Amino acid sequence: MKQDFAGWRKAVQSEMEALLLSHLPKADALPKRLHEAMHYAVLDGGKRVRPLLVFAAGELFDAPRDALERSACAVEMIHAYSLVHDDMPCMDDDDLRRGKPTVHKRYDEATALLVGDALQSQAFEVVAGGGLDALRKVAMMSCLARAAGSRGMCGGQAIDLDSVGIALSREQLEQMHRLKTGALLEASVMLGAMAGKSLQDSEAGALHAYSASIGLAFQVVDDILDTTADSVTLGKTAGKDAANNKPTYVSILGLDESLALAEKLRQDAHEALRPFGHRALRLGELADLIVQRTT
Ligand code: GRG
Repeated sequence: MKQDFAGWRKAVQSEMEALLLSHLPKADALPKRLHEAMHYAVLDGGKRVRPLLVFAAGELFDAPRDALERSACAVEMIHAYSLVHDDMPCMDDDDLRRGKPTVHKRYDEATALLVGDALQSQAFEVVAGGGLDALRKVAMMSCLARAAGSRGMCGGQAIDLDSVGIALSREQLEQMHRLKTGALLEASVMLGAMAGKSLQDSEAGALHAYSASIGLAFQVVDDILDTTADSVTLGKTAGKDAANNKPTYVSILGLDESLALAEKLRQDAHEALRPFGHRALRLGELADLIVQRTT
């Protein structure tokens, strides 16, 4: 019998600790301060949504376990790097992340910069290893690189930094989030699937549609939680977007319409999975989690 969703999620989350540890340089290897700070940034924290997406998509295409584990670690390393850099004084300037002092607060700014850089490199080294054939690994690395770069996460962050105090339209806000948050969530789904097989156009199309819906839903919910939850629950500073005069779904649509939009996107995600039938159960459950989460 299939494990229930809560049990599966918990198992993946705890397994990720050991996997990330095994794919990071040892904390006591030289340069010790940098490696220790990399462990601080990556381990013991976070919902591990991106690894969960990798495993759920991989399950759909019977991907080999080692390739999924490597992909899951890689997307989480890129994600952790983005959080470390985002929290720095030159960007969002935050003191709290995952319920702990941010890396530049616990260490220093130069170390935080290097932690992000080194985690990004480490992510690609991890995908490059393992037993998949070389062509497939290059395709996966290319997918991850594009999602993380200027046409993905970094590009979205650049638009975000430029938009402080500016009245963005709903379309502009959506474009920013598709890049900033959506691109890495989509890469998580695609890496899991690509680890299993070369995708047919229809399969890739369905996964892109699913990813677009959950990517946007993730951000709409993030904006909702920023206004409705407290810092202790979130493990990061709540209410920052409004304080920084940043456009959000809640500021553009209001709370009720934002909640309705999140629910519509959840349903769209399920609709996109329809061609896969029951085999996509986990991806459907993850769409529910993304919309119904409280942190
Ligand atoms: C600095 C290149 C660069 C990019 C930063 C992702 C990002 C781009 C910044 C994070 C800022 C932020 C709060 C974005 C909103 C959505 C988001 C990515 C939230 C954090 O992700 P979760 O909720 O975090 O998955 P955990 O801690 O659970 O892993």
